[in-house]
Amino acid sequence: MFVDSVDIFIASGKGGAGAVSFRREKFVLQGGPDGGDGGDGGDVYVEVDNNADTLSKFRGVRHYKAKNGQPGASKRCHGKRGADISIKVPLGTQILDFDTQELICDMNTYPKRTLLLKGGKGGLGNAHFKNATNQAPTYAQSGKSAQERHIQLELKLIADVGLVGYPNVGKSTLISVLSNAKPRVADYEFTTLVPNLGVVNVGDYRSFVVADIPGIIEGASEGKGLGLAFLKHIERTAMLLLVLDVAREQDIASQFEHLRQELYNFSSHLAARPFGIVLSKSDTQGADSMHEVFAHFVELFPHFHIENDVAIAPKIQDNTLRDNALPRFILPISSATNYHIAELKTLLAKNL
Ligand SMILES: Nc1nc2c(ncn2[C@@H]2O[C@H](COP(=O)(O)OP(=O)(O)OP(=O)(O)O)[C@@H](O)[C@H]2O)c(=O)[nH]1
Ligand SMILES: [Mg+2]
Repeated sequence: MFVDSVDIFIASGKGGAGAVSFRREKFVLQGGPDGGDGGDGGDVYVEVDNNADTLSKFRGVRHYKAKNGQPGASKRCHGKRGADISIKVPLGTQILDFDTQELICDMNTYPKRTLLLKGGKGGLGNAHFKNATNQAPTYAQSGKSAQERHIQLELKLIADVGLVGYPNVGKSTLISVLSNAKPRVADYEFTTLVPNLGVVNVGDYRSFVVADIPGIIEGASEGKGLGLAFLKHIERTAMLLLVLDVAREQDIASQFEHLRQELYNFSSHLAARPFGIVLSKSDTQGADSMHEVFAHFVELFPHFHIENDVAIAPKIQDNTLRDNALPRFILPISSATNYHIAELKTLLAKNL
């Protein structure tokens, strides 16, 4: 089961108490203080686990506690340090304070291990407190108390390109031909219920990651369909790829408009992200009619450079000043016949 948000309670270990003890041996009449120190309590860490891809295991167990330090003992014996614990989370998990929603750390690289709570320090035994005026201290420190925190884990996948489109437009099929991913594909809406990631290789050395998320529909921002909860998984992408389906009853211009609106309703940041457009399932149209559909759609974007049914955004003099309300490119594709799939890979790689 895919779980991308949970809250848990964590606690470090308490420090062990220092000991009060005096040396007692045959022939030694007044042995001095020899109470050992308590051990430190264990720390709590969080760590990226490359084999995990959901937070589901945290639904069962909600309390995580490191071990307490052991108390000190006589003969200056130190108490054992409490064992640390490490909470293993998938790459892309953000750790937030549950109450304030303050970001504590972002587990966005591998490998990564971060201290969340320090264990309490062990107390000093009475051996430490002997001095000129007090040769027999009966005092030892108690261990420092543990720390606790209620935290929230939020998984936000890390990908370079996020696919956005209505349900059943061929997003999963596209990721399966672009990348190594093998998601479920079927001819009904909401086949994809959880996000999929795929690695796309470009040439021998370059690769990037594409995320396929469940389809969004009109009113998704008000919670219709699967809602927009999954859009958070593409919040961190460098680029979006809008998948418009030419075989769908709703025409592609209206699909485009509504998707942009839903994106904007979710987050103006996401709506401002650079994006490309593919017209999917082009094989369902005759070549002439497909050409016409494409040409008609591209009229919405004046000054695009068109060659072999691929439209590229006009170069703006200052390359840094790009208008993100316009797509970087538009092209018809077919995952069934592989039409324009290689071109799409190249265009994505170029724009990342
Ligand atoms: N003819 C044709 N059919 C396609 C193409 N791509 C996908 N399909 C079909 O379209 C249907 C939906 O494909 P999916 O890849 O599951 O679509 P999706 O966008 O992931 O759908 P959801 O996960 O439900 O949002 C399947 O029956 C596919 O076989 C294509 O290029 N040409
Ligand atoms: Mg799908």
